[in-house]
Amino acid sequence: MKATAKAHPNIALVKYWGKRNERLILPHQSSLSVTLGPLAVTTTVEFEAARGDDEVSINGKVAQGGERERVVALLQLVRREAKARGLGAPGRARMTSAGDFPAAAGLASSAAAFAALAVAARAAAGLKRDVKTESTLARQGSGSACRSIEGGFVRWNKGTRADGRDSYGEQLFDAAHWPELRLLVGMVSREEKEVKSRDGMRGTVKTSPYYPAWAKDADLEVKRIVPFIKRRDLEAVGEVAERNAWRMHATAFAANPPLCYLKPETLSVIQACAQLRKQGVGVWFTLDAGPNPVLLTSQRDEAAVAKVLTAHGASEIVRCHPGGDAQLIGSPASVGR
Ligand code: 2P0
Repeated sequence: MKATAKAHPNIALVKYWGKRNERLILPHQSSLSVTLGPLAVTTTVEFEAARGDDEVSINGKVAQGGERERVVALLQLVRREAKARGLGAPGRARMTSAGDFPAAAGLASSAAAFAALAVAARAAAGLKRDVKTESTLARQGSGSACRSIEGGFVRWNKGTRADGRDSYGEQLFDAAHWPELRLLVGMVSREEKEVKSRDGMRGTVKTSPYYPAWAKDADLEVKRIVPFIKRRDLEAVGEVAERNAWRMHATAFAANPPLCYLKPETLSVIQACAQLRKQGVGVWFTLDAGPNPVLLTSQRDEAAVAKVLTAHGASEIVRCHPGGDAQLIGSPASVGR
């Protein structure tokens, strides 16, 4: 009744921003991301037979409050599934989780964490691997986590059902499809953001007059970017990623109160990107709900891009490439699709 799983974070090229159902974490629009290796979160879950309070430890600290409750809620969903499948409901759980990348990078560590938790908890309960069920489960911990069950390029299909069963991540191309793609996170700020993504997107849905246009456009951009990824066209992918990031942030700027995640250094890097392109370097930016830009480039131009990031105030650069599936550690890496 014990299992360990490892999952990578992901960066969206077409972003998720806004829920139609807060409890089930169902989005207004589809989104598409690339899973980020080599960064990973590793999570162990052990179920005991006895009932009692779950023990939750994250990065060496006992989790409290909302952080703990989100984990406990997911463990409860696993118990319910195990019971429904006649495996008997497992008792209290001991869960430990640790990430190997700086939380301040602004990469959603919660995506990797809930993906690893979904895989480890189901396995510890004796359930067979099933990526669709794992993705649906991970989504209920943190929306973007549904895109970290599988590696490579993953589309989160928004779905239309009220129960969320058709809202999960689906791999379109695996990590081996585009191994020379590079994603460099430039850490221009380590400050904790004032408005968490969850609250920021809620405020945007409620108050931004641009929200309906955002959601409609993002769905179209998901469709547009797929053939560009298929033919590994960095310029076409980069252009969609940049304009989608601008549109997500524009929608957030227009909220009441306005929401701005950018810092002066963020704009400085974005402008440097445009300059680099004029010099023949293939580089485009994307930006999550935080100030640290993520630059899309190729293995060939990686060194030139890193140099410019440092020159524009990045205190650290986190270098990533397309990563693989979430995996159970210490057991055959068979993934049910
Ligand atoms: C994304 N972000 O598509 C977007 C872009 C941030 C900006 O998904 O409330 O941590 O747990 O579903 O998944 C961050 O939001 O939010 C996010 P919840 P989550 O990657």
